Amino acid sequence: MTLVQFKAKIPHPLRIATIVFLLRENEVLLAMKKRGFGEGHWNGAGGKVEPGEIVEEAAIRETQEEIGVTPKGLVKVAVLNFYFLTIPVEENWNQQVQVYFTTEWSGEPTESEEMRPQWFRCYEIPLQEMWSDDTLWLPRVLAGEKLNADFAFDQDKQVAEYAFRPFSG
Ligand code: 6OG
Repeated sequence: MTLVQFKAKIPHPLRIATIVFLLRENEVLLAMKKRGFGEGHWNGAGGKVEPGEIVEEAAIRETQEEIGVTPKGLVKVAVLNFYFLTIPVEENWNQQVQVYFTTEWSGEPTESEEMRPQWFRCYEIPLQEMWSDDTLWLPRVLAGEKLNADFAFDQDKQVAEYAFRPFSG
């Protein structure tokens, strides 16, 4: 099935999740996901938006819970739709992820039961140990672009199809 066919078949809007990347001079804070969805991958902190929350509140809460830091001045840099073509829709893997950068926060990045944070140079991010879509968008947003995109994944969780659109926030 193609991405266009799959999108037409999805019965409800995508659930929304967040990713937050802390930035300091030439470095980005990634965190190793220790359990659950995305286990074994480096990513930003983040997770699902809960009922009653606005997206930025969820981004702040998840960052506090996962790496012990309160981000300030979040800037949205990407809106990414992820579609898993071979996973039943009820499993809820399909999601829209809103990606934020921040250069301001309080607290020190600290390991939790969910994530182990570590600073990386922006040009040395461990793409081999990240979701396969990250290769296509993360270097671009780290270089200053803002993006909207769709990604479709095959049964091996590799990107099967993708499309970029101009950033609309
Ligand atoms: P919880 O289900 O643990 O939140 N996420 C993805 N991140 C990347 N880079 N690529 C993907 O491609 C992703 N799918 C989901 C969003 C899941 C966390 O994982 C991110 C959330 O931060 C498929 O609450």
